[in-house]
Amino acid sequence: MFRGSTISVILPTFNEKDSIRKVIEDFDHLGIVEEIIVINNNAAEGTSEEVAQTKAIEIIEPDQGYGSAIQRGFREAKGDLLVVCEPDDTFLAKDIYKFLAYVDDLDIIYGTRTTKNLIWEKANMGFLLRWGNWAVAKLLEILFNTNYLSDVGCTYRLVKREVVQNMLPYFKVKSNFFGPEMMVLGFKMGYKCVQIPVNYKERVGISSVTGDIRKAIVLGIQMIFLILFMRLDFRKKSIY
Ligand SMILES: Nc1nc2c(ncn2[C@@H]2O[C@H](COP(=O)(O)OP(=O)(O)O)[C@@H](O)[C@H]2O)c(=O)[nH]1
Ligand SMILES: [Mg+2]
Repeated sequence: MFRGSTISVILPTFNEKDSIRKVIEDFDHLGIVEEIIVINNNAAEGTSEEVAQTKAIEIIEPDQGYGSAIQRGFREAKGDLLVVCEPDDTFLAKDIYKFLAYVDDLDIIYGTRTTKNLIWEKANMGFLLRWGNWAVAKLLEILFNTNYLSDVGCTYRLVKREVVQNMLPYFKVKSNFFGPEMMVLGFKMGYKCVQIPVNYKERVGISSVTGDIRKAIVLGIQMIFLILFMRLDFRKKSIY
């Protein structure tokens, strides 16, 4: 609970068996989160057993993809404030307070992982990923004339439930570039959004998205096309 608002944390999982229990406990130990929802999206064997040892609720989402998992989490969550994170231990649960600092003023608060002094040793945020994310974020910032942006791939974010209810019918992306789709939709629908620096740590286990630099480059190019495509559709809420 934060100033009378209940908090749900949504954790999609695919390949985080060895870290998910710790991440759930980190959020639980903060003592301010009412509900932790794990969306098991055909996750690694043994994941459910790890989750069962915690207070989290596990929901099975068979439709494959990061976007599908998050949208399911948004539909299931009951809190007033919905926090999305990752169970791979790359983020700090206590950074939730940075997001909460802005909920009085804004509708959606996004994290950014490209703040140099918050990138931990061995985090997967080398030169290319850091400046690649920054460059695509600048494209987004210029094309949509937004507040300052410096990352398009950060999955740690907070959104108010009534805001996400309005956005849900318009989400189309089921895969890994759901993150920027949500950002663009938020800008197009006129919600007040800001991006704030968060810690970014070394991952436990193998990354299935940006661990491979070729995959990361392809994802970056897909994101650029998605952003341009969404910009070219001038209908306000956009069934783009
Ligand atoms: N639902 C779902 N989530 C996925 C899939 N692949 C990756 N993820 C999730 O997407 C997030 C990012 O994946 P990760 O492997 O950590 O990539 P990285 O953060 O770029 O290193 C994690 O929370 C994963 O659980 C997938 O196929 N389906
Ligand atoms: Mg990750």
